Amino acid sequence: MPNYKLTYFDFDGGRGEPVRIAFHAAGIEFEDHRISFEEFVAQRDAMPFRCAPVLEIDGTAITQSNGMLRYVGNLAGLYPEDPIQALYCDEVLGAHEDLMHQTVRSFGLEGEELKRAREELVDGWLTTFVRGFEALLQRGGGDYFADGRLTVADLKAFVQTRTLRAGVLDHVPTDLVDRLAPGLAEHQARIESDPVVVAYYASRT
Ligand SMILES: N[C@@H](CCC(=O)N[C@@H](CS)C(=O)NCC(=O)O)C(=O)O
Repeated sequence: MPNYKLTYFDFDGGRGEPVRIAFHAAGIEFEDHRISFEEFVAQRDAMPFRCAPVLEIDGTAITQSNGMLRYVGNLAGLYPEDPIQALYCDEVLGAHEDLMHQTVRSFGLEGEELKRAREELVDGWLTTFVRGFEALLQRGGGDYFADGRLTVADLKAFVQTRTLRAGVLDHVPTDLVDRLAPGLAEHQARIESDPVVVAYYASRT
C-alpha cells in the first residue's frame, strides 16, 4: 500500500473534506495533514500551483481535488464503473469546482464591499448552481446523483450544501438551499446519515 499524505486546511469543508471521507470509506490509512491559513501562506511556494489540497503518494505531490476524489473513490468503490454514471458523477464534481471559483472572488472583501459581492453571488451564480445541482440530483432519481447509490459526487455535494446551510459565508441566507432546492437539503441529511459518513465523523471524535 502506498504512503498517503493529504495536506489541506484544518476545517471540515472545502475541496479536501470529501477526499478525507473517501479515504476513510476505502479503509486506507492516510496522514491527514491539516494546516492553518498562515502555514499555507508560508508553504504555498513549495506547493505545485501554489494551491491546496496536495496529495502526496509515496512522496510525489499531486494536485486537483476532483482527480484525487476520483482516484480515492475508485479505491473505495464510490466511483461508478458505468461510463455514463461516471460522467454524471464527474459533472457534479466539475460544477462544484466552478461554483467555488465564483465564491472565492468574494474572499478577502470586507464591510459593504463584501455584502454587495455576496448579494450578487446569491442572486447570480449561487442561485444558478443550487438550482442546477437540484436538477442533477433529480436526474439521478432524487436520492443520489449517480449510479443510484452513494458515490463521490454525493460526498462533494453534501459538504457544499452543509457549508451553505451552516451560515459559514456571511450574507448568504442559510435558508437559500431550502427555498431553491429542497431536494438538495434532504440529500444533505441522507448523506450525513449514511453509515460511511457517520463512521468517518465517529472516527474523529
Ligand atoms: N483546481 C484546484 C483548485 C485548488 C484551489 O484553488 N485551492 C484553494 C483552497 S480550497 C487555494 O489553494 N487557494 C489559495 C489561494 O487562491 O490563495 C483543486 O481542485 O484542487
